[in-house]
Amino acid sequence: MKFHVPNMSCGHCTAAISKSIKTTDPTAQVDTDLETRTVSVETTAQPHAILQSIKSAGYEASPA
Ligand SMILES: [Cu+2]
Repeated sequence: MKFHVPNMSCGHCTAAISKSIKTTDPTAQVDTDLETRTVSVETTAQPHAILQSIKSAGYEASPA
């Protein structure tokens, strides 16, 4: 699943987002692309739960 995270602008952001997603699903594979501001996640968790994880890290996110 993919999410658009418009305010993700540097390595600090990607680290915070990855960490938060992995709190929800420790086995998640997270791939961030700063150029397109997209987060790709391989997970068994529900999209809603991942979206919530990104938001709780402090970032707006929407399904991409
Ligand atoms: Cu940043």
